[in-house]
Amino acid sequence: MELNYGASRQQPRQDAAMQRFREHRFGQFVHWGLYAMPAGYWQGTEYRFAAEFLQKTANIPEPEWAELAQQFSAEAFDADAWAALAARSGVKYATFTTKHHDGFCLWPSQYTDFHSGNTPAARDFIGELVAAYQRHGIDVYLYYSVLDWHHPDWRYRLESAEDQQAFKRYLDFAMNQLVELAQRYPSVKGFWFDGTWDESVKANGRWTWEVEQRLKELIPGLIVSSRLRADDLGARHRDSNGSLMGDYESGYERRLPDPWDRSVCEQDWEACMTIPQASWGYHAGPWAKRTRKSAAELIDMIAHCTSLSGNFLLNFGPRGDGSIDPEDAALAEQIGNWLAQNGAAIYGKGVATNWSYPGWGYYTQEADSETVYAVVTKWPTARRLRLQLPAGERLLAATLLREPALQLNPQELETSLFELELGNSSEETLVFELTTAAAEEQSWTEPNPDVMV
Ligand code: K80
Repeated sequence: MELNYGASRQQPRQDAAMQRFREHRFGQFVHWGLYAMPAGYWQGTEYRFAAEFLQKTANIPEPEWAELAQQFSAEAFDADAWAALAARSGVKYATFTTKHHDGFCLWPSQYTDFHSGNTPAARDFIGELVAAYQRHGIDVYLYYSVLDWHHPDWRYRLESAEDQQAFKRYLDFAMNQLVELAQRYPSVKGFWFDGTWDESVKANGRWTWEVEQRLKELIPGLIVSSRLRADDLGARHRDSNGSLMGDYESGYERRLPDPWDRSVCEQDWEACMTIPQASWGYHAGPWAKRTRKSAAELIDMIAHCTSLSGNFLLNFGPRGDGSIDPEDAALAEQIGNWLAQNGAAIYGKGVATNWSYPGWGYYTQEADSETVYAVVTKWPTARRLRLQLPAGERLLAATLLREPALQLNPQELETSLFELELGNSSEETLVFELTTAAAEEQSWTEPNPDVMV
């Protein structure tokens, strides 16, 4: 089908900027805005829903919500402290909310008064964050919500000529803001879009195409998520011919592909995840605390994404005063400590082609390398690790990544089937580095019977 605003290519980008993004594998998402102050509470009531949706869940009139800007002093905000923690957590890139659904802007935009310059803080938070994260060697991406509960011209549907005109004004406003962001922060590496699912946006595939083109003219090499895009007919992420729009698939939100689903490896993708069950903005309530994921669960997810050649974007919701919740900070340090020892299995790695999903964790590999990493996240209770190599390959060596001198004795059961005794070693997520080579003789292997596909 002939499309004017469909996918711009059929194959993944292979330029240096895209390869850099692909090698990061682990990034930090940051949701911060006015919603961090009420933190899930309104007039003493706890709302057990995403804190950044409080304006809707607590039925707060928009003008009342907008008054929160007058309390936004963020006296504990320290961009360098955020960036230093992020660096210690092992992330290689960070994506900041510049404007979420409530329309409040964390930079002094010339196109609205509803921004951080007009608060007691009177600061350009985005500018401070871009500078601080880059000082710490972390690439910066900007999140922008097209959906806007504050702007009078936002429409969910276009049911009249008046709606059409209003929404046209809104799209001009959003385009202006996006150009403004690209011009103010030209060192950013990409844009992450949200709030693009309504009928009004789907009817404007051309605008989404123009945004992608315009931003890429302003910033060469820029990376844009698929969530921005709709085509001529309103198809989202993938055009009406099934081709991916934007540069990578960004639809995995709080869920990951099945670990044996190799189809996702055909294109670049990123999954984003919350620490508590379902809040992106800071939620101070017991509900959010009870549902927190552990470092081990999150490390499992990092390895899971890497094993399918995807990136993992872990969200942090800093508190209303600009400080980071000590529990979140501790979690970031734990993940970072693990990555400091085991990052070789993650950064720059992807699917271990020809190795089937092992059930006890994940295999990762750098393309065409003879080294494969076995990330053991689910300990077999029998404490024996089966290593099923691709048919015709042999295991030359196996070492514990964080302690290569430790003597391991893999047993060869058959040409391409090995077994490692785990003994009583620790409960941590261990990584084994496996060196393989083609066996002299050809052998046949059965598919892993644990996984029926
Ligand atoms: C919006 C709407 C729904 C139903 C679920 C999540 C969201 C937003 N997307 C995430 C990336 C957050 O920004 C969340 O507020």
